[in-house]
Amino acid sequence: MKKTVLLFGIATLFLLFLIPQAFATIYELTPRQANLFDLDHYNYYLWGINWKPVTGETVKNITLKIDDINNWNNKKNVLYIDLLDKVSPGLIVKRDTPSSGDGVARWAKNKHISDILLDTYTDKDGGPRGHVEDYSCLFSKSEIDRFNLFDADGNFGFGFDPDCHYWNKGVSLRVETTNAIPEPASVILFGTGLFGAFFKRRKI
Ligand SMILES: [Ca+2]
Ligand SMILES: [Ca+2]
Ligand SMILES: [Ca+2]
Ligand SMILES: [Ca+2]
Repeated sequence: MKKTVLLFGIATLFLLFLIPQAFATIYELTPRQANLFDLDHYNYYLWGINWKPVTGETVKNITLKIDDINNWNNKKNVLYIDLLDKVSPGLIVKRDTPSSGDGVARWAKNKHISDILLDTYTDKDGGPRGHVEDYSCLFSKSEIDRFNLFDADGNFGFGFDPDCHYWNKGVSLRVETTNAIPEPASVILFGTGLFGAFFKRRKI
């Protein structure tokens, strides 16, 4: 009986190696000035990124995060966040008039660059006594499709137009991919029972 169980166990292990597994990799990208200069209302900010998944990887989840965000005062405010098809890699800061709508969308339109408004954020309790929040935007299926289109050439970007002034501790982009074909290193880790997701961090 024990022998049968043992054989079954060995056979299962072999099958696990034979059936293609989904191997996850998590990429975390951050801008060089992580807090985007505390998102001043007189500006908008473009974060251009040269990055694409390794061949064979499929993008499963994308999350854009802003750590510890809080508006500088308790007045009306809105932060526009756009996904852009094409932005020179790095950070670009441009002037705009506060309360004049989404400056990033206007910039993209003038440059004939495709963009989508991903989200807007409004802080309901700004000022020194306001709560500090962790903002997070999980891409929908259609937003991931759009991301894949924009990133087909390996370049995309985000635009942030703060129409007010947001203190924060840093923006980051988390992209989770799966790959049906394991890297040799994954197989070794899997064999030793240490298998898990891979983390790769990069400042852009
Ligand atoms: Ca602005
Ligand atoms: Ca592009
Ligand atoms: Ca504006
Ligand atoms: Ca707040």
